[in-house]
Amino acid sequence: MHAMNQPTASPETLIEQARQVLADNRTSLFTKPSPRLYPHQWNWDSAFIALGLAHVDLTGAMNEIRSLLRGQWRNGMIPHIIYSPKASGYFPSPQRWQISRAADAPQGILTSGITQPPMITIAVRQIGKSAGGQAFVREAYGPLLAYHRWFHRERDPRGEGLVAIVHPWESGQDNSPRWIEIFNRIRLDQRPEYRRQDRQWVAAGERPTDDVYDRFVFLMDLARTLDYDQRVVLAESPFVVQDVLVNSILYAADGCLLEMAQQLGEPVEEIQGWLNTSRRAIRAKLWDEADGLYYDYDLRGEQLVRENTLGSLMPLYAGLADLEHARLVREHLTNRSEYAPDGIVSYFQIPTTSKSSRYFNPRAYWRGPIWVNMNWFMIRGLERYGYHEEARQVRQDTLSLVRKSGFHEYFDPRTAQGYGTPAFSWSAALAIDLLIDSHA
Ligand code: 2M8
Repeated sequence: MHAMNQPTASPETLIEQARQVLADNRTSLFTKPSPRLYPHQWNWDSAFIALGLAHVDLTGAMNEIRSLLRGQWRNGMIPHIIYSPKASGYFPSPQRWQISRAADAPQGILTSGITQPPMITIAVRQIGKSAGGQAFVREAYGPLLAYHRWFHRERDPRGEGLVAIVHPWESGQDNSPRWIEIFNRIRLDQRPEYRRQDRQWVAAGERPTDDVYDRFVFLMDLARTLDYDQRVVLAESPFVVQDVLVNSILYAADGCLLEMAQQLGEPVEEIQGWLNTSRRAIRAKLWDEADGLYYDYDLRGEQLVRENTLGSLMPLYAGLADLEHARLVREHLTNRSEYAPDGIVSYFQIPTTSKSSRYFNPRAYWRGPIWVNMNWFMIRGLERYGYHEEARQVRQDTLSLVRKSGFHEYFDPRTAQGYGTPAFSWSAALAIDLLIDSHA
């Protein structure tokens, strides 16, 4: 067992403990997000894991990415889950996805039929910066380019430089308040039949409700019945959202891909084109001048989703907020009634949903607790725009949380209590990155 609850653990001890979590979650091919709740390989989890491992175990980092690429579809998509045939205890199973219905599904490997934010490219760039990692960039470049092309070709329904997600699972923030209004519009004649498994591992109050899960399952079933034909799914699904978080990560990832192309002497025009168009489109369509926040655009309801969550601040991380960074930081991130500690409700930074939101819940999955990956994005964004003191404070809070409570999946901003699964891989991996790479 790991020695946890050591508020004074030295950086070296914390790195050791984090490495142990990753080693314990490691299978012969990849690292599970957690010991039991998530027994397969997840797309952006593995990217976060590789980012951390790149500092301490370069071969492990490269193998994590290689394992993820095994699941790539022939159209370029990297799915959100690659199933381990040996593992059980997770819903949905690969049988529910039935990806063999899709013309582009890979052979001989079981995956989901949707994707997740393309952190993989950002992880590969990190590997490429490590001594001994340069050759890996050449190895991964082709599959990464195919993945980016898939996003821009198949998920930009209006050709405007903004990609859409067709399931909350694609955002990685499944239970975000951003989906509530859209879900309220999805009326189900009949509950889909399924048995969730998550609540055998985690308390019900920390996980999505059954009503939310019904809609998760409805949307996945719909994509399956449409044989994962992206054009048809985008036309038929009641959930088609141009999400600020996914578009910001794709923009940052496009930037990394451009760097790699330059290093490798590959053509750059196509990637430069994506960057130019998305940069303009994100600001023109997703920025709300009145609220001083970026919002997702709901393509079915044809409106911005005016929910204040950390997703709204992701342009800081991506470097898309040159004109707005001061408003995002001063009016929101450091505002005591939204994200900053006020000494009463919020003790640690940063809750994933603004405290001013009617949906803020400090215990419920993606509706208020602190997540290490979101803090990591905000730290990098604050550093990028020169808010070094603010970045230092969030970094310090993040490390205190894992020191106090262990590498939990999420944390209560009032008490630092850990929720969700313990021994969560990305909490460990990103703590390593924060301890080793001060980035400034
Ligand atoms: C959570 O999502 C999965 C579905 O993909 C689940 O709840 O079963 C999210 O937090 C997601 O961001 C994460 O990648 C995944 C595994 O950690 O768990």
